Amino acid sequence: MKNSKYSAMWLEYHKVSDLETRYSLKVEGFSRDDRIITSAAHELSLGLKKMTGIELILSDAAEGSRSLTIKKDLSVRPEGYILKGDGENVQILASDERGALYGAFALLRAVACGRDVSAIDESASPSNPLRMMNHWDNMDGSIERGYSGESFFFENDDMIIDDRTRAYARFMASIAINGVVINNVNVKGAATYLITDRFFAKVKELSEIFADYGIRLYLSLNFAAPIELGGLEGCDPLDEKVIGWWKDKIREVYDNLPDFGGFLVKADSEGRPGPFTYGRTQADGANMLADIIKPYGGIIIWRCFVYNCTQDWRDTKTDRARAGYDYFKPQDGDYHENVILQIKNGPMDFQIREPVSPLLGGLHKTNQMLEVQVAQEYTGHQIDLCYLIPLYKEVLDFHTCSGEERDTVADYVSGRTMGNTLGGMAAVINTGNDFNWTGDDLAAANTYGFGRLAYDTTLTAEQIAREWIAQTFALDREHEDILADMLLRSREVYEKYTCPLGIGWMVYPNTHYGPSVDGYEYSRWGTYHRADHLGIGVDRSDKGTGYAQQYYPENADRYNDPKTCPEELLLFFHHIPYTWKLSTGKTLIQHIYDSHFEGYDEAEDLAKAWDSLKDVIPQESFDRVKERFDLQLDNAREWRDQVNSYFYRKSGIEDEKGRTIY
Ligand code: GCW
Repeated sequence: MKNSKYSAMWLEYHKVSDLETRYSLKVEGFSRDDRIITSAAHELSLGLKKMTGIELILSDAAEGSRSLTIKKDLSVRPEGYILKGDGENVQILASDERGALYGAFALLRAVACGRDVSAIDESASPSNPLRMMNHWDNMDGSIERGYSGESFFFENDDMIIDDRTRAYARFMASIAINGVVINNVNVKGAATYLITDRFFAKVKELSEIFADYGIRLYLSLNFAAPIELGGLEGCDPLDEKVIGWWKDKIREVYDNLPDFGGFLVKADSEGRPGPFTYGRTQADGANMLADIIKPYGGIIIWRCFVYNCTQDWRDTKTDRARAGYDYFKPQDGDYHENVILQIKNGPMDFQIREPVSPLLGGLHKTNQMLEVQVAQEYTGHQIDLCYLIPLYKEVLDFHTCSGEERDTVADYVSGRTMGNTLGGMAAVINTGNDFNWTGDDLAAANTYGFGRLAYDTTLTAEQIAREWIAQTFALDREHEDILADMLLRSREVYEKYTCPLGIGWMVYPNTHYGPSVDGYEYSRWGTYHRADHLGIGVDRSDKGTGYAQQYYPENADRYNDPKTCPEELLLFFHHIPYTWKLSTGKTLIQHIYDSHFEGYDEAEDLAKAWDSLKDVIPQESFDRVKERFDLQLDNAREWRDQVNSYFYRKSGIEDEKGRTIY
């Protein structure tokens, strides 16, 4: 059986005390039989029993005993909760069922983190209305950019629904995810048929399990479905026949899936069909579907990952980084109210460091959602340790300088700036059917962290890391410090031995793991470093491609000048001579050498730190991660030596420290 065994990740519920007391679980104002309240009650019983020995009696009757009450309180914000203890009795207050469920998980988290909850006083409500996971799972069971085994939703062009499905939903609810797209945005073959009779019954069954945990199911959609399913000649969004076909189709979808959330669409992107074929705009395509789905309460999430992937590398005028803004900005304000544009965090593609996409907040009349990648495509394949929450935090905290009082990316995507109600965050998830779900046990910190951050964007990367460690491994303070420090350093370490200063790419084509400095240099993908014997980097200033000018003036000016451009992004925006002096006084070439040597050494430190946890981490988990550190060191060594040798050979400049370069 594919899905038979799996770990409990952060819902292990390690024992923290042994109280053997009884509490009565009361439900006030909610229906006890409600599916989400039932899940909350079940989780509380399970978690409290395992962690504290407390027995929950699921009845109001148990007079005399202490109580835990899930209580409706309409003053609590939607999907929010208040936890209150008076020293004896504890209450979870919420205005809706999701809030009650999140409150239950928050209480369990507090217990797991070693807090005394009898006098708890805590409240929270979501920063973002939509908090979604995007699976890039294919119906043959493979996962695009998956590093954790196969899909647990699909195999052999069919759907899988088993224990693991419910376990997954629990994990997602515990981090307050409220929407899941189950299939890859590249919708091909059988996946096109997810919106037909062939799969309705199973999709419904799956969505019912999700609904028990307050999660809505969404599907990625094939824009060419009218051709592939309907036999029409085209899929022009303004063609009446096409519109009629979608009307019938979407009615059929909602007849079968009344609680369906809506569609995620990748159109005109990397070979996928879309409105451009018919001379229409992205807005024409999105609005057509949005208008049809609106009466059912559905939404259209339209991705902005649109660029020319058949570029001639000789062409230095075309700049892939510009594409999103160039295509989507002109229609700002034209997108209908149930359309959300989903925008990757950077203008290129989930590199270890990129500037924030100028579309985020650059659009100011359009619902928008931030897309990040938890799956470690360019960030180490869940082999190399790379805790990504600091990266997401940087993006959320970025000031767009739009002139609005609330001008950060977090402000825009949450709806705070524009006062809109549709927006939020989506992550390309890193799960698969491996025993530990995420390939690397430590990569679950990213899965967990994304959900927590999307719910509360004010949490710090460190808080999230510590919560995750406490729930997953229940370490003492000294060992928790070691692991937290490893996580928090890991992104910079990875950046140092791969491609620092914002240059990106240099990666092995197709797989995107390991170094290949020229791997994408002479390709059609618009991903160039433009290194020659004098310098390296892409001139995106007003003298180059003009990309820097897509930002609001304050940022545009800062990026435009290499002297004010943040150094970690220098090569993203400028072509810089190897002899250029950085703020540290080092030359650019010396920085490249030093960074790669340091990156490797620091990767070794991470591996050693992991070794020091041997006695406190469960053996199997320890071994799995250790194996990965061995591979990470091989990888870091290749990166170090290939990148340094490449630039030594290009520049002819010696390393000041005389280290071995090949
Ligand atoms: O860069 C690319 C990835 C593709 C992915 C695409 C996207 C799902 O390499 O695998 O396709 O991004 O985001 O659509």
